Amino acid sequence: MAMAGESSGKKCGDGDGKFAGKSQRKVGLVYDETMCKHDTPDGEDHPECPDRIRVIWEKLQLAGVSQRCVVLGSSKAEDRHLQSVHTKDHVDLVKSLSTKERDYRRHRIALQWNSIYLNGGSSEAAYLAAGSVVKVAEKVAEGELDCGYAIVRPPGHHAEADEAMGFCLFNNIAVAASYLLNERPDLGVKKILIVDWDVHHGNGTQKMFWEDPRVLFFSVHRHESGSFYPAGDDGDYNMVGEGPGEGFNINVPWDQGRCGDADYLAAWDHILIPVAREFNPDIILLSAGFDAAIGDPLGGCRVTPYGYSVMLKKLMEFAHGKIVMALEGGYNLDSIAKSSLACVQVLLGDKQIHGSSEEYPFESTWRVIQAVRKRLCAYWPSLADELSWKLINQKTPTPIILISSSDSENEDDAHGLLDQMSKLSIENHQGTPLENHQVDTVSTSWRADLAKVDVWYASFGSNMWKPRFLCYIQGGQVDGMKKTCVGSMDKSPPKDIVWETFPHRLFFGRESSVSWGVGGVAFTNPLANFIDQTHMCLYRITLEQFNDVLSQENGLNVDSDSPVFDLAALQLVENKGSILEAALNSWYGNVVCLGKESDIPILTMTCTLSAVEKFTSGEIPLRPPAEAYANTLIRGLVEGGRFSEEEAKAYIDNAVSKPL
Ligand code: Q9C
Ligand code: ZN
Repeated sequence: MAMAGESSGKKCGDGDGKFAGKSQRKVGLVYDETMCKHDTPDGEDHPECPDRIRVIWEKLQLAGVSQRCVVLGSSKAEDRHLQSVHTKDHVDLVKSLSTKERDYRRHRIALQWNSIYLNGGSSEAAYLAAGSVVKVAEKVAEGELDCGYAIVRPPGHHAEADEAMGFCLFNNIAVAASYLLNERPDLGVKKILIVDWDVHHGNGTQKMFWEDPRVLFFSVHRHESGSFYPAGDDGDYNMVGEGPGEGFNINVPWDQGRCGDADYLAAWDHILIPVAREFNPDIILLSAGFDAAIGDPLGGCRVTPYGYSVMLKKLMEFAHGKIVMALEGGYNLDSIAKSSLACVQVLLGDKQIHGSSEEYPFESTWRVIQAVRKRLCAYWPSLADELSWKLINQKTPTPIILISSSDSENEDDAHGLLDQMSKLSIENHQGTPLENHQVDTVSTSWRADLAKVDVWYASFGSNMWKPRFLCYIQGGQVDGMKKTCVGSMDKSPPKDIVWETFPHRLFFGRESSVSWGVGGVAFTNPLANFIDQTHMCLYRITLEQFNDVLSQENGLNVDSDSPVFDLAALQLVENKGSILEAALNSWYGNVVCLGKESDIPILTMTCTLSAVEKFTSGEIPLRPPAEAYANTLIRGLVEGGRFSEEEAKAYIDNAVSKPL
């Protein structure tokens, strides 16, 4: 496809072999130095400066990336296209700026607007910015390009129908969206998703498509109760659109600064991506401000180039990858250049750059995401489910417990438990930063990672008897067991076995268990106290093996493609120490960290705190252990050298007879 009259970068085929059989994606770029002529009238410094687009362009050239793109010349927007979203008065006024002979006249106009400067180059730049976005959008919609990036200024998303504001004269993205929908029915674009990741709310775009269900507008921005620019309620999550457009406007209003990759990706994973899947856009227009980037002087957020690349990559799954990026804000020259480069590399389909973020979303982030989901779930059913406790507690600064299982069976509601646990695994897989940031790694790799980490599994029930515990590692069946264990995928024996005493209460409850017959099974109170003691046998095993023990105890397959208890979970229980209601409806809803031994975390599995309350109140019966079960415990304590047989019996009797 010839780009007549346009400089065309070298079209890179499949030279590097990375895209076997497929040629590289055709990425359009617009850059035009003319847009640098828009500047402050007296040469004062201003964050929205001409160098912004220059540094981006230079970065793409230096990285050898622009050479692999189709470089398009800019073009001027047509008045009638501008007038499909702006008033004629506004278009005429912006046009007239160039004919004003003196800056003071322009200055008078600029003063009527909020956060606008004007000079002799402003009008032409505004026309070129809007026209260039239209041009790239047209070529992407036609299929002449796969996607593109219009490196334009002035930015556009604050500009309203009859008003320039926030450094924006024309609403470039809105003009392009309206052009596709209203001027080019031949291109078949019926649904447009506009994603606005500029740190400021895209108030102009929101208003222009407020009642239009053909345009789904999504904006994530600092809001802070309406105190952040552009101040007011427009960016609130309650602003969902009206009339036929109701539900087609989605605001994610951050309640604080400092948001980073984890926060943005959480909004992606739990709002934007599921909605995009339902909406199924024909094309995506991206208001790509880079003022949420780390280092931005106005934004105060911390998104990295890597974060932007992951957000963009996730959007490429939709609309056959038809994405049109248009620069909006972004005021740290280095940040916007690097972020832009990372994005163009994603557009080109390059291998994902490396990066990671150990951080979790802020608590305020989860609050906002939950509020948005709740407000919009009537329109987007995929938002209806409550986020899992595991996910949103990742940042909770209080003690925590995770997942479930125990030292024994989960007879009642076994299926409920299994369902929930498999859901947790799935959510965990999609939702934790650890996984998010390994975009191209597959889930099967979890075993290798977890095999590198050792933990102490602290048993207080039948697993204190080593032969019984080894069934979970090596497979098999010993006295009193009704079925054979498959064992762990890694059948190496524990690296070490030690005994320790913990200041927790041991008790027995439940009516009966399948494995051991009539009578209770052992629990230890997740809360410590200074009177009671539980003797535990600690097995040093890998975190991979620990997962397999968990799975077997819960009747789950050990060949799951995601761990039940992953590194993030381990980090949580390690750092936060102990307890949180696991909210799992199972006998053994907690993995509790009891401390460390040789610098290795000690993990046990017991019931939730709410279950303890039910035992205490009598809602769940306390019961002496089944005989076979008690004998297994005693055997474990004796053969482990912890107690004589009499002492072991006395220890069990004491736990049985003392009231909770
Ligand atoms: N107290 C864009 O990023 N700040 N515009 C004005 C007045 C204006 C940002 C502060 C920020 C506008 C496209
Ligand atoms: Zn901005």
